[in-house]
Amino acid sequence: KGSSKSGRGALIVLEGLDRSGKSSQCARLLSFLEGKGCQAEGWRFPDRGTSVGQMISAYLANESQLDDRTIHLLFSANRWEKRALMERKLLGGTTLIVDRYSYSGVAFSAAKGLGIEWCKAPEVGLVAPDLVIYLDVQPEKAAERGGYGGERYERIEFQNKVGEHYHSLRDSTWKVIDGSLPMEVVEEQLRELAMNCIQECQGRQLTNLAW
Ligand code: Z5A
Ligand code: MG
Repeated sequence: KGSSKSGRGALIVLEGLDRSGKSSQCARLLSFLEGKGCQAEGWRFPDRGTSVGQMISAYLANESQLDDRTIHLLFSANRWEKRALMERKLLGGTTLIVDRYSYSGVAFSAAKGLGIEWCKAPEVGLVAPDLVIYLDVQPEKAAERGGYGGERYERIEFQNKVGEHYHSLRDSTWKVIDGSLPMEVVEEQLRELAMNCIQECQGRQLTNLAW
């Protein structure tokens, strides 16, 4: 693969409700990009591999109880502990396909009733994505898919609230794909958005989340 001839990599984030297809699509997009000879890596948050990530993982599996603000800050800390590496990779020409990011952090905690501004504050200064792709699926539809209901938060009323908060976070970097379409159709739309983004971001500086 070698190093990229010019410019930095793109920070591409996939967001969406539980079971909207983020992880499946991240994997498909990554193999497509690799097949094109593009320098790319797949990342995900929470990153359960760090010590902070293990605390989050235990919480999500209902093996530990944490105050809402405490878990919010742990999710954020889990992104902060990866920030320097993220920046280095991007500047080194690697495109990162990231499964959930700060938007999940804000939408889920706000859905529990925490103030939106309070939720955004610890995210300020993380690397801003070049593109956020929101896989739009109704919670009822998502619930019909495999594996639903195992972890915390996987209840339809809660997912509806999360969806409303996601909606309020949309800005110019967001593109929405109808995630209820067949996987291959979603995949095709995603490829096009990602390829455009990778080209267009070459000339642009990395910026920080500024909310
Ligand atoms: N959380 C938070 O509170 N704060 C934060 O800052 C962050 C996260 C980062 C765990 O996340 C929880 O953490 C999450 C938010 C919260 N809430 N919960 N619970 P996670 O990313 O580890 O969650 P996950 O359980 O690994 O993934 P997911 O988001 O629930 O699913 P997904 O990745 O979007 O979907 P998938 O695994 O790709 O697909 C699900 C199933 O649907 C699977 O059987 C697929 O084959 C099927 N599928 C996918 N696409 C389609 C289409 N198009 N048609 C039909 N079937 C499909
Ligand atoms: Mg997933």
